[in-house]
Amino acid sequence: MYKKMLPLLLALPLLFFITSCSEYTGSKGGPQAISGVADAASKVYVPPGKYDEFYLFTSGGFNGQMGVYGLPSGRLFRVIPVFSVDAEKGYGFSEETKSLLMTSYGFMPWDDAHHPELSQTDGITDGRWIFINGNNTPRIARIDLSTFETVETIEIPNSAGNHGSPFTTQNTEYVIASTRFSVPIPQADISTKDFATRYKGTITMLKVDPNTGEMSIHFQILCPGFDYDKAHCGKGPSHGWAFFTSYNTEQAGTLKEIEASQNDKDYIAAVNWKKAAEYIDAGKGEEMTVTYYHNIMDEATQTATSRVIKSVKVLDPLKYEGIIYYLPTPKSPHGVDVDPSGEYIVGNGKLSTDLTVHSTTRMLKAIENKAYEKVIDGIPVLKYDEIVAGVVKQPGLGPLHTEFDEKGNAYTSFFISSEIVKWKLGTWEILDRIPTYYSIGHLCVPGGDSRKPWGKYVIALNKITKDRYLPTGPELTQSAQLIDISGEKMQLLLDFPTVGEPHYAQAIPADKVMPRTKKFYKLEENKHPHAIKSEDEAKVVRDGKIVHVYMASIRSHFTPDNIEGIRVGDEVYFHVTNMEQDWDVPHGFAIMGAQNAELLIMPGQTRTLKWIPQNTGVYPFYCTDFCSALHQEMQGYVVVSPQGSNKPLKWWTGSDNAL
Ligand SMILES: [Cu+2]
Repeated sequence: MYKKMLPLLLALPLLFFITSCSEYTGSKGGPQAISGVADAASKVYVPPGKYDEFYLFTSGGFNGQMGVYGLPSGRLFRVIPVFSVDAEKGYGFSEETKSLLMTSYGFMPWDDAHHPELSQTDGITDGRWIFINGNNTPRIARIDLSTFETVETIEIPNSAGNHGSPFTTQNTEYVIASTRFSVPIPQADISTKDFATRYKGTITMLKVDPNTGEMSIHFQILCPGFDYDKAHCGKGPSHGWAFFTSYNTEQAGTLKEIEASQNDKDYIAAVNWKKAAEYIDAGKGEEMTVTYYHNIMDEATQTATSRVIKSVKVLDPLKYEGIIYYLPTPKSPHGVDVDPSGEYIVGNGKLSTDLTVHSTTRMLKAIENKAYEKVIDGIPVLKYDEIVAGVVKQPGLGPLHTEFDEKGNAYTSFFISSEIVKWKLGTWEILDRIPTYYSIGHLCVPGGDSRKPWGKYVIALNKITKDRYLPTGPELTQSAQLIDISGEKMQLLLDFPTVGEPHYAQAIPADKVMPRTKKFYKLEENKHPHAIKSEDEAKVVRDGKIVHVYMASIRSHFTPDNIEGIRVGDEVYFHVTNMEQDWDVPHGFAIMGAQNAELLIMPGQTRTLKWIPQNTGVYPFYCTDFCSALHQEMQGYVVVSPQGSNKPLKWWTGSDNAL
């Protein structure tokens, strides 16, 4: 068994070595240069004062965040904290945002974020929300693109490695998720030796409220214990279907690099979610006891709250016919991508020499004719020959992902041969190829997984940068590359560094997002329970050991900026309301010795920092976000008395009369 795989496994690193080395020596003493530099430069140069044409949203991978870049410049505009605490923005440190990181495992300050997915209307990305998955502690988050802030996180129960997630249906009716690691469901003390018989996978359908964007788990489908990898939803003729790749259909519990690469074909699971939803709406499905968190940021109070949910509806394909079919696909398919017409389902078999493209029409016909090869746990496996639309012959090594332009062309990333290959839908002929530096994973065409691609660029999201940048020790920056696809031949325009791993990215024309931008929160609409609407309302209130400070910040002072009568061991909450009603004037707040980060408070917003003073003394606090010429003067003091002191609470700004 091992022998069969060895030549291939040995060949993979060798091929990578050859590829990267040949590029490394492409020019004397440095990275290979691009041709037509002036031409390329003029295509990416965005003059001062001008806007980029596209927003690019990249996942941060292991930093748990999302990067926001401009295209074609490649300039970084913002890092949105999602699954990881972020000191820059006080995210996960302020009392208002902590709940967004709550899970059934407790407060979870990190995750591995992989796939940004824009909301769609009629199959076209609409710029309202962007979703992203947390792989490690299975979660999905929603970011509101009017504020570029995470406003919702939901845990996925019965899941272990939320990788095939979160892809939207064509009207964002649902976002979908599948588990990478199969585990006993419900979780139990069962040996990995019983993997094949006792471990299960799940596919999860989350309903999205069309007005608020709020997610809720509608149901799950119990699947055989494979590893479910990537996903995409159908559109047009395949609308109502969702597709999930699987590997390890061998159901090995160990040494998967060999054991899970035996079968010549694995499966793309085609899920008829419309039919499954009909079962659920008719009261079918089993209620299963689980525990998961659903966390939402409330617009009015600007505070996130958690809800613990205790059950989920599960459909077993053994009992409910017609909800899931397997499409055999060579070999260990990674990406599954549906073309803009919705007819073609491209399976990227990462160990296959060819690219397999299935046809929706043929799949539906095969289902109608019951053209089954076999049935696994109630799931019919369709006959390969009955569903294939075409094969792209020997396009490259290690195909991972495919995106599309609006002209009927497809672009596939090849990890091992480090390149993007352009090919034609329908004729399956290869049209062009371009090297990437190095080891590309995903790639992105603006709108390239929707019904309306804006096929101007393809962005390569690379795993390794080697010689492309000034060295920074053993680790180099992660990177993306911008490639012009407007002509017949692809042209490399720009390398640009990214924050974290640019695992996947989506891009959208800026004019679809910009008009929705919120410039500040209206103070009169601030319903935070500890908000104050003017400096006159500033106060300090003691309730036993708990002290609430109702503080105002405005250029360039805090009210109050002097507080006395706080005692060692008090639980002090600084509720700071930013009184500004102007764009781009946040204030910060930090106090010496707080075992916490700063607050970053948007105009009109209230944020709370918890502080437990540990020693007597005088503790300065200050604004951490430069706000005016007198920003440095924006500061104050808290005088801390010993425990048991009866010094009365006193506070002021400007005069020593308590406010
Ligand atoms: Cu300030």
